[in-house]
Amino acid sequence: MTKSDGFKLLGTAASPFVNRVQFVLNLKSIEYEYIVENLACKSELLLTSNPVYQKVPVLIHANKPPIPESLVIIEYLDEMYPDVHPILPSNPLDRAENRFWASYIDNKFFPLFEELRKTPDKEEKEAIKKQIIEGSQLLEEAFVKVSKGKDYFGGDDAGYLDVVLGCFLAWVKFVEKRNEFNIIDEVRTPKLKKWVNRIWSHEAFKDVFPGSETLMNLFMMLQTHKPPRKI
Ligand SMILES: N[C@@H](CCC(=O)N[C@@H](CS)C(=O)NCC(=O)O)C(=O)O
Repeated sequence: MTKSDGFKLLGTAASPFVNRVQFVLNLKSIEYEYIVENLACKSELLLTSNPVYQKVPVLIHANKPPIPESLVIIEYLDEMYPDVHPILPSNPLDRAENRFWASYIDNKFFPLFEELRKTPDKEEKEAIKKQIIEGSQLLEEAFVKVSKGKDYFGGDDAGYLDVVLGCFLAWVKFVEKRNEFNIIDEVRTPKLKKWVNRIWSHEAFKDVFPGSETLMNLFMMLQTHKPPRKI
């Protein structure tokens, strides 16, 4: 780690949105203090630093105002440290395309996982699984276009979309196993399948991914405990 600028990150281990920020902090070799948040009993620090959403992650940079929302945080870090492992492309059109797919992932693709968890009905579950598979095929096409034939969405190394989608891979695996279907596989999404292996073993990511026990604990908490706000 090279920089120590007084960063504090409020988070929980099983949160992909928190992992997303950790990926970027690691890519940019930024030291930070990790403050574990209990979402079942939120701290005063979380409630005052993210009063609008009351969610993790929140990044606190020295004595500046806290920054909530994972995408806002990672773009802030990219703007603050443009010379160390830039994650967004320099071309405005490429940047727009990256942001478009990030919005698709956060607002359309990943929410389907939550819908699948909440739906007790078998037929509805099958319909949601189909939508998730269709979504993964769209993401395969996005990968082909954005990566321009290279190993990552970001080109030769991990960039913005590698972080934005990569943070969900532990959950993808968990959901695949629990619901007995493949979201990313050799036949329908061959390029993404190879990309997944690269992300799992990437130096900046591999130690951040939560284990299956951590995911199961959060999953059980969500099933039994109604969070004060929508997760
Ligand atoms: N759009 C937010 C989503 C963050 C989010 O959903 N965080 C969850 C943990 S995975 C949370 O803090 N939930 C607490 C709650 O809903 O009360 C981001 O990108 O940071």
